[in-house]
Amino acid sequence: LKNLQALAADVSSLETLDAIYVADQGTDLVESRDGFEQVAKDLGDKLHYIKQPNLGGAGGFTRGLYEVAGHTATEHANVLFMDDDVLLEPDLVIRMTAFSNRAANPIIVGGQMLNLFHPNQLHVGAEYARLNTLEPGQPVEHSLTTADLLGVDEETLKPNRQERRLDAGYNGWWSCLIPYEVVQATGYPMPFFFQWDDAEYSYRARAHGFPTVTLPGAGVWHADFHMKDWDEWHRYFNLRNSIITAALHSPFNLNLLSRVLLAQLVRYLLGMQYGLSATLIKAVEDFLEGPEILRDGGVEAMQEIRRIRDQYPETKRHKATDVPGIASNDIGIINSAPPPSRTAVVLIKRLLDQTRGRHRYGLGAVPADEAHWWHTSLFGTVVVTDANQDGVRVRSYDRAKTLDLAKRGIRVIQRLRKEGAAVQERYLSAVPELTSRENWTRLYGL
Ligand SMILES: [Mn+2]
Repeated sequence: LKNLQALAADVSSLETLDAIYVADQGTDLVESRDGFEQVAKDLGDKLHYIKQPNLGGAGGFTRGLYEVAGHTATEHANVLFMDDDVLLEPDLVIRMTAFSNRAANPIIVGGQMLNLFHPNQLHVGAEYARLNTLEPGQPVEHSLTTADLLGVDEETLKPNRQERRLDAGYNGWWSCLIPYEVVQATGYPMPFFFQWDDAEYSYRARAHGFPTVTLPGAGVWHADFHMKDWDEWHRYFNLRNSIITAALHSPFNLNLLSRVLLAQLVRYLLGMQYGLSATLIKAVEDFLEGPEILRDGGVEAMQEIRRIRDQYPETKRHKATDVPGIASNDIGIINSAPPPSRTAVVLIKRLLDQTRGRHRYGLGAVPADEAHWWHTSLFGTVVVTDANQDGVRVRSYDRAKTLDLAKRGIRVIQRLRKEGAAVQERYLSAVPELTSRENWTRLYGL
């Protein structure tokens, strides 16, 4: 609603836009809010308000592309994706559109992300993903990252400005302009529900000859990523979709990928994050199901992962002052040692200590920033603050769960090594169908 109001109040930005599509999903609708009626009146014919089933961010963003393609006979349109939870500076619309219109060939133009809680901070100048090892968010060489845009560079004493032209691997869809020509050649986004839909799309477009530019001087404010906790049900989509993206756009070296997943699983188990371990196992299992898992756009997977995680008490958030069974004056903060220099040695030592039931600390509290596996694994029970500082979670060592999840995890990762190449082929051949207009028509129930 605030973003619509910002656009309605800025005549020059509004003149740049032929149409504004709002894809409203779920049960908490924007039209139910005070002020919607007024802004709808202000925007007039430009506003197209659409209600649709909840297909996650992927379904919301894609609806804009879908509508533009359906409503215009023209070959060209700049479609600007915008997150619903950003603070919008309407000038962005003018800058991104102008840049796109000056490009000799169609390119994806991304807006930058500024940290909402640190408004002078740029999240990253341009980023890419290491696909085979499932690592998004890598700053491109020479890119500013978590930079104070009002400050100066400590070495050169020059203002923190990005003057180099950098080649982004992808741009997040907090704001991102996709010319319709790109869609004609590349297809629609993958029905991923959410997470990695943006990265996958840029890598697919790149394979069709369309690069992605992250444009300095155009940006939106979005909640700082370091305030998001890793151990959430989203992690299922993050992990599953990253593996699919790796299958589509990386060499998909399965030995390397298996090592990455095993390293993650061991750390989650050591850190007594059993729900997170189960989340990882489910993500790999569902990847191995093949492209049929994307058939309903993720609706069932979302319900299923929440059911699974519900069985693990350490996934539940409590108020810091109201932890069941533990009085807050009973727990002291125990700080973490620095990262171990010999990772493998410490990892094995922690595993042995845990299986023998030896804990250096019976109970303690750990801040979010220090909740590393080498630290939390020293506790019998540890109260860990969430990254968003909204509450805490209680992790307790459980031998039976550790063994069960380790067994299941190793089994599914072995399956991935054996079956991964064949499953990759299935995803590759399913892309045209999954990213077709017909598939999205079906998903939207049209
Ligand atoms: Mn967002």
